[in-house]
Amino acid sequence: PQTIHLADYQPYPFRVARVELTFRLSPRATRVLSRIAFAANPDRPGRHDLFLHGERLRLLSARIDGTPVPAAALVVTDEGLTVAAHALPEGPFLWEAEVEIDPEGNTALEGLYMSGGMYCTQCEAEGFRKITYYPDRPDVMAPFRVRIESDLPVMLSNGNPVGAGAGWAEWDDPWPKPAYLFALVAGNLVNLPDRFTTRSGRKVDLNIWVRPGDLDRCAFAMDSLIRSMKWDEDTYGREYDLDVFNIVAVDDFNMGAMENKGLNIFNSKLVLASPETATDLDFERIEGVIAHEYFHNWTGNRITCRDWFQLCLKEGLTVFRDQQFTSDMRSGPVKRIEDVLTLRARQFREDMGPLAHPPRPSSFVEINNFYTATVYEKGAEVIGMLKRLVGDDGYARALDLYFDRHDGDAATIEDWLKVFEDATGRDLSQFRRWYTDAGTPRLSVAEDWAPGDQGGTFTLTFTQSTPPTPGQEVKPPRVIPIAVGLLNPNGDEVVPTTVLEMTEATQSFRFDGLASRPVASILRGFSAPVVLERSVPAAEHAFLLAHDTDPFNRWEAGRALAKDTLVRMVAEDAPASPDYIAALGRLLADDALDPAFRALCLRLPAEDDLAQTLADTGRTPDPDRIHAAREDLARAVAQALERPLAATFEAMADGGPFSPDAAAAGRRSLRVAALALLNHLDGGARAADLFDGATNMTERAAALACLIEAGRAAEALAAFHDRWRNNRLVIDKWFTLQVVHAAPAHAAGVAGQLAAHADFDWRNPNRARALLGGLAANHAGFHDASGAAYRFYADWLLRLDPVNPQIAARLSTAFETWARYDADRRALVRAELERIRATPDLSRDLSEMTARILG
Ligand code: BAL
Ligand code: ZN
Repeated sequence: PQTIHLADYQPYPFRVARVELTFRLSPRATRVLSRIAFAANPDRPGRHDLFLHGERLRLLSARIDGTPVPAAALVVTDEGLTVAAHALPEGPFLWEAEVEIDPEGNTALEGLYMSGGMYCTQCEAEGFRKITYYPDRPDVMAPFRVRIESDLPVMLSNGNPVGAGAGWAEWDDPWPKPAYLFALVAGNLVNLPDRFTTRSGRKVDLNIWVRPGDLDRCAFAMDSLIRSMKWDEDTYGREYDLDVFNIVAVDDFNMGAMENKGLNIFNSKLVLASPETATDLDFERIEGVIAHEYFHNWTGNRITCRDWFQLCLKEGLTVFRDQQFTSDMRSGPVKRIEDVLTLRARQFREDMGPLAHPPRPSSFVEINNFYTATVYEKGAEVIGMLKRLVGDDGYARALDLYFDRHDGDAATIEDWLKVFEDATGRDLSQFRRWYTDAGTPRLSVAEDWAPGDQGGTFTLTFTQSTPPTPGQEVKPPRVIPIAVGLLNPNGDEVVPTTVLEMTEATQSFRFDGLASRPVASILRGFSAPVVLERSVPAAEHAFLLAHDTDPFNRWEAGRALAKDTLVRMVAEDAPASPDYIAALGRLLADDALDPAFRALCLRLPAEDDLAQTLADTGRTPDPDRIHAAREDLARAVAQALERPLAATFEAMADGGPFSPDAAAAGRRSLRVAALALLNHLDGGARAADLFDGATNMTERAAALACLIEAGRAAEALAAFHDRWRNNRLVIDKWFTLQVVHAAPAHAAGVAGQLAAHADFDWRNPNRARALLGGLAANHAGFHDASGAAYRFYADWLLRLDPVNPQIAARLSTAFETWARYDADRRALVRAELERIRATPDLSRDLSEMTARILG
């Protein structure tokens, strides 16, 4: 397959003035008629052939200005068609074509496909070329008018409705957009309606469209949408710009959701929620993703990307915006800790392995393989750093300028940085490396204290270095904003949070006039996505855990203690640290602390995180020992803190009616965190009671997980399945819980049994992810020394690949950490990857991934 390079970018030779599409829907033979008005693009002078992307299309007719295109001037391949320049008029011309496509046969879920009898589309990144011939690239923007013909009751497309009658509906989207934002939905749907009035008085009809049985689970998503629309006006001054905003929930969807102009299409798991069926985490995700897709209307749609290398221009910024929104709706500190947990678990893992790439890559084979944690989550971190460096006012000025200057544009990272330079007067040439260089910088720090008559001087000397990543051996120093605060030994803060700007490989920062040697709180709020390498006595972590005014670093201090003790338990057979457990006990008893924060402190570091830490420090992680140590630590914590944990479990019980808000969710999270620890002592007794009595899915699912771990879940699993057999999203949880919480030696066996279950509808992406993603998340189970899980997993990747390559490729990242492990495990993984690579007709998606993972 061909590698595409950023350096080869050239503007498209033509502009598109207008697109008119007619769809005659039929499951196996939909007809798509297109009328596209082209004109020369002055940015690309000269005469050019007309190339239109197109895949899996049956071309029925093609005309230019009403005359059939002569066969001699037309070349059609698997990737598109070309009309020779000599057959094109000199001035503007009208292209008309008719193609036939097969939505029902489209199992890859890209382009126009069917889900549960409903027609729907997914065009980002390159799905539109499976709908009709078109310049399917984000820098070609045009207004679209769409006519849909079918006997289905609901027919939706982008923009505003402009007419409907028996068997047809028409939509007009006045805002020029790239084809990846095109959407069409038709089906037997019902809607939850609402209304939003923008601050300038535009009345917007809002609808959430679902299948008839799902209408009672849409209220939270609608509420989230209305809050998002208001927040974007209040915070960024951004108003909605059409008369309608439609959201559709679809069961078969490769992504989480899609920001098509005026017609967002969502994976149903990110829309549908009720207390009985959705966990608090589901509610929080729904709120965040509804916001994310809505915010794309400005950061993505009104201003889009010039090419797919610039994906993080819209995704990093929109993730950053949705993170800000969730912080405002919920708890800022808790959200920051959750985001850093995700960043470390997904992006650091990616950045430290064979799939490492910069937020703005410079080449790819298959763009679908670059919808990654690096583009999204690190892309957001980079914007957080920019904001820290230029300050809140500078950020606000830069964003205003960005919207003013680039509205209607297909922009680049260079445009984005220029806006910040122009708005703030800063030179961001060094900062740009965050976009172009892969890898997670390591930041080490040395401290020096010099007492003096006028007060002492405390010096922090930082050194940064970034390990090589594929294709990038040498990494020059980056600008790193390091937020630091200093505490004196009685716990008072003597220097409040200050952002140090590190630009050199090694750099010192002095703090003068201090009465006594301070304790440093470094990288407050996780001010940069780096690994802080700092060996500090446990007593100092315990001090910061007790006194730090920065909630993130307070949590971080507890996490450092937990990791220290776990690493010593694994590497030296040390017992669990009583100091860590005592510190945890003090935190648990501190009722002034947000329960959600305390719950996060009670959560032990993940096994995969420990494996990475061990590998980073030159040790070969043993998944079984890591698992055993984590279990031992949980048991030791439970034994030492049984009374306060039991009291917390009772005290956090829900009193009144269910609320999905942050306060109520925080209490439930603390309750189930206590339960998970107590489960090591009571053998599932509390979990059994809670499973029977729970009135919400957070507690019921947590109880079921505990019962599985305690080995007494058979009845509960049967009852759970029986009750929810008709709810696909809940049955997904049933699959995931069993495999995630299986004893490691049995994980592959459990997965095998579940794969044979009648409900294992593996063509449904959520179901495939529920089982396979669950197996990969069972660290010791996935890496069981027998290799059974590796084999099972590879078998399924090969089965999925011809059906849905995007999902197979995404799931293949489970293997990205293989180089960390011992020679036997490495040989087992290599054999599976080689087996995949040698399979004939592998998709571009999976073949690129296996080649990169193998290195
Ligand atoms: N643009 C793809 C889905 C999302 O990031 O919103
Ligand atoms: Zn997005």
